[in-house]
Amino acid sequence: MDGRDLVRSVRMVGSVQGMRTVRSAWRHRRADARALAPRGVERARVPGLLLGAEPEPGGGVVRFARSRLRIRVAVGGALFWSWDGAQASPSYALAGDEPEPDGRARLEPDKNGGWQVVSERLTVVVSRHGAVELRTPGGVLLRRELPPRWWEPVDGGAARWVQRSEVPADARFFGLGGRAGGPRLREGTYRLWNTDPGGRFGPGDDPLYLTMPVQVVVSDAGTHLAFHDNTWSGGVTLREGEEGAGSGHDRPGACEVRMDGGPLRCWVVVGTPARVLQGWTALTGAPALPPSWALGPQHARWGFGSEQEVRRIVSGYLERGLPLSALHLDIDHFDAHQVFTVDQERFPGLPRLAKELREEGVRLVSIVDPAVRASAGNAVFDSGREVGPRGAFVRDPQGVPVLGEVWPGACVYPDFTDPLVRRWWGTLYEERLGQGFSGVWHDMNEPVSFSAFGDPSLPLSSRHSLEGRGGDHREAHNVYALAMARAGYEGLRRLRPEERPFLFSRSGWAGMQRYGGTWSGDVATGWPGLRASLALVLGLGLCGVPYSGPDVGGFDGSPSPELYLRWFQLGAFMPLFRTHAAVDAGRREPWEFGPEVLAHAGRALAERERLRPYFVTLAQLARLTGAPYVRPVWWGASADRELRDCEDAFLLGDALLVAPVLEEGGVRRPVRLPRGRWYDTVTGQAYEGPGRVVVEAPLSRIPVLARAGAVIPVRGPEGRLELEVWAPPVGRTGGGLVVRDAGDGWERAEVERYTSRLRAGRVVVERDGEEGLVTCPVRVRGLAEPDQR
Ligand code: NBV
Repeated sequence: MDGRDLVRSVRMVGSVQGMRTVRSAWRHRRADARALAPRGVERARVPGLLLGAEPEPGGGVVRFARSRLRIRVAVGGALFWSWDGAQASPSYALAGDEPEPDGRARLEPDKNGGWQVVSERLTVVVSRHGAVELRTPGGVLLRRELPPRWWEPVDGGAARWVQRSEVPADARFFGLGGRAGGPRLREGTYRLWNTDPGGRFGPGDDPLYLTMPVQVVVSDAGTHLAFHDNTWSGGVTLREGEEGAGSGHDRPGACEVRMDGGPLRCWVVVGTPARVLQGWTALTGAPALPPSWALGPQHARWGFGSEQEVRRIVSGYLERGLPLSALHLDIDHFDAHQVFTVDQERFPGLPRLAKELREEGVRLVSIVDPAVRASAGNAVFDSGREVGPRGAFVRDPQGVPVLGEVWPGACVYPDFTDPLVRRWWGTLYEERLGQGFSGVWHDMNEPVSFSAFGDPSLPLSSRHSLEGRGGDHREAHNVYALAMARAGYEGLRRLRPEERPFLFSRSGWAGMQRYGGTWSGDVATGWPGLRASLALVLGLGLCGVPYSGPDVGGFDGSPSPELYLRWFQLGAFMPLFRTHAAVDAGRREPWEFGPEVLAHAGRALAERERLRPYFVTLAQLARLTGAPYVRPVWWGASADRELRDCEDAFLLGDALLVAPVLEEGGVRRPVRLPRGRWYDTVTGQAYEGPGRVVVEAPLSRIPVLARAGAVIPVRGPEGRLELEVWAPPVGRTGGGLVVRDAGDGWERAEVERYTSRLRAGRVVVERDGEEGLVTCPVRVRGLAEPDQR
């Protein structure tokens, strides 16, 4: 029992679940002690000396005395390499079949007695001992993988392995899923194991709900993403390098991936950040497009408690003229916390309520937990037992369903890694649709079993289908939520084929963007939690999951009016803009913090609504290109080292730079600008980047700067689409893409391309090179400077 366990057990033992969580923890520990033999004697292995190589399409296989290395460059430029004959498929991350090999990539001997694969964007150099260097076509080193090492149990079982890599001394690390301490990942070990921290978390808590072995590495040499396609538990230890460290020599950055089992295989995508994300989502799937209502303001709370309370809250918004797109119902609307049920006493007419709210423009979203109360008479439990030859629930090695402790008491867990189970689970969403819900919110899917000590999840020895291959929880744990998201998404598509599903999930893994988004989870109320919220959204975006957002106001306790407001103002620029809080937390409605906060929050809501067409465009572009809506400020300028280290601002698409206030009492703040001219969108003041400027950040707003030349679709008076154009500097052109809202179905939206330029002191906007093709009103801003006339 470590410190974290101790805190948890004190909290749990005193809670409703009380002794049951202690019993459950012991039960899980005993199950594993019985079924999983302790690691006995192990034999260490390294690849040994190079023996030869054989070409294959896209690369080839390099043979070593004790292993072989496969290298394959795929069409589109992604590189796959693996040891010990591991293939790219099957994989939970890949969207479909593995991409075709690029026939132009050649395997050839190199001048040092090794081999190399030369491709359009990358040269892969293999040394005689099995080190692998990735170089740009110009020969600049991006990454050096040192020969791996395996530890194999002599009496069989999964081999552990470690792979050390070096990156340039100036490199910065990002990604690894949602990390509260980011976005820049500093020295330390980051565990790969989806974990409910057991209460609110802050920047120091790691791991959290959503981990992924995806590193994004940014250096002067270029940007690359390395994905170790392995679902087992493990850890990534990072150390940033140092230039001119010892006697003037650089100390490279270092990264060590250690896994407790599973294949040693890796995908690498190189290029600009935009190209990297495009390549990554080409491999793992285009992000699901949220329906456009999910880009509006949303409000949630654990414990609305009754239909009357829901109506009161919605009226609170509408009467004050505050926009509200969706309201979320948490587990308290279930009957005794059981998933896919409704407490008929407190919510006697949910379908009618949903219909009335819908008429007022407000949708209902439902929480969905995976754990099912293990008692005959619970309809989900009963129907789950009939699925396939063995029933739907995760079993122990003896074939007995594994029990855990969650809100409804003793529970069983659907095995989402079984296609039959996914299909069955998908049918259950019919009940939710019947209740009038428009979207779902997956929670507790790490998966959680309350536990006074040890891992708050299933026993590692629990058996899973893993698509029919069979395996245990060590391999299935990290993809449990990903597979649940697939079940939910596919179920909703079958049930309501004409509408795009809205789904977001607390836990997940590489590729989850195919099914939906995520959110921060229980971020602690406090200024550090606010900072962590931004870190999570930025990090997840770089891992290919563009739709996410925090619990605005923080999950627990009561934020000060100032903290609430600053969180609200940040949230208004996040893809998922949702206030949420725990059952025992203070209120989170904007009118609960006094008239001043209400006025300022109202302004943030109005601005979000005004920018809705821009959010629609960003969602479409995320689907088409993988580019997250919320991007680090170095997105278009990754060679700017100052930007790489900037963690307190972000780009919203190409056009806007948002500089939230993350400190108590802040009313102005420094902002590091990328190259080019930027306008303060409120004062109109122009600034020239690159460089650092100090901008005003009164309580009424957070600074937002627009890139000169940007063409931004906004909602004009009467809801008409307008183009807001920020004057380009003399001699420069600007522009922007616009994708119009084509409803919540599957219509393919058209991408409109606009350019802007100054001609004789006038800003000219063209679509596809013609002014006449611009059919919506254009509002020019930022033309005040005399030097532009
Ligand atoms: O369902 C209750 C909460 C939910 O409000 C929150 O958003 C989730 O992250 N849920 C966790 C379970 C309880 C956490 C203590």
